[in-house]
Amino acid sequence: MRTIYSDAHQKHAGAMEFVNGQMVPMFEKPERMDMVLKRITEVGFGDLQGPESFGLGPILKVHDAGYLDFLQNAYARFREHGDEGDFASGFVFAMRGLRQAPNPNIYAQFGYYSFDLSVPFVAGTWEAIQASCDVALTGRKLLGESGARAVFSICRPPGHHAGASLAGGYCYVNNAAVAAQAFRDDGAKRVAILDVDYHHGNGTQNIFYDRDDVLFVSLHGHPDQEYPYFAGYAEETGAGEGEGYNLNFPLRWGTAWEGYAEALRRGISRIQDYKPDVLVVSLGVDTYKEDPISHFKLDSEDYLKMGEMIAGIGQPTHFVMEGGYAVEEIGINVVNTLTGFENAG
Ligand code: Q9C
Ligand code: ZN
Repeated sequence: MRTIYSDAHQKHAGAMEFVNGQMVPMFEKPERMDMVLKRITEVGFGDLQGPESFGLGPILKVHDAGYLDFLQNAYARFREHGDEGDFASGFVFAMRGLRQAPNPNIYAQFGYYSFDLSVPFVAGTWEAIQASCDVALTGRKLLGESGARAVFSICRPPGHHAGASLAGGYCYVNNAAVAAQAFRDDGAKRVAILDVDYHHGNGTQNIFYDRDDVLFVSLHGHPDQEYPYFAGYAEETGAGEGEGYNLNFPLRWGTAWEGYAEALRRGISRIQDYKPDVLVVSLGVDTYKEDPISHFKLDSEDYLKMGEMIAGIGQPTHFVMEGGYAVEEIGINVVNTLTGFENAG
């Protein structure tokens, strides 16, 4: 399978995250993609290539200009502020009763443009964000041009929690949403996005919530139990013209393959009824039983079956990397999904 990868993600590294009063090394770290790449090379799976540069144009189709300006300049503004340390993070949020607009202070901007504490900036973060999106856009372009059944974009940082003007959950630019929009702009009439990351893709849902030209289907930890807590309920079905084009499958902690596969069958059936011209898969493997921040029970072999079921949709498929934090097995689980897809039909 044609696979797009850039080393630039390595520059987004060295940051910590806040867990119950302590700073711990970020779960979302460069070694994750090293392991994906290692597995791809070991089994001779991917036909690797680097990304092309697409500039800001395709990103601005999905994200606000003010937000992009923040992403590009957050680290420089942090340095200008003069604080100690090598990574910048927000700590106050523009919630109810507070002013809903940022002043030029970097911490006001963090509070307006992010919804949690897991989107730090180091010196190379913007470069990694842009390369990650270029990896998605290059995969998008290749799938369109090559007539291949599938392409894999090794995106890092991930994207599905990022909204039009909101970062969170390790996500800054929504790579899958930017790719889906690019498919539309290149002539696809209907695009389906299937999000199998353990966490609800709240950013992707928000971006396309009132549209019927992009169907969003997500399987994830139930928001009563799981991050991001404020999105992912089955009642969220879309709005306006988008009513009926958003489908959530919230699943309880402890869900194993059988329960997962049942929801996946129903999600796939909705996608088939929709008759998309192309499918974008937000591929997170944090549904794995040993994932350190998640509570599903999928085993490595289950990803083979998942890939096979996705292939059954029968549309050109763009796999976009999202989460997965069990570093030892992330490569196996990702490549199993892609192998299951390739071996089907
Ligand atoms: N103590 C993705 O998988 N917070 N994002 C976890 C753990 C953030 C996950 C807290 C989880 C975000 C792309
Ligand atoms: Zn996730």
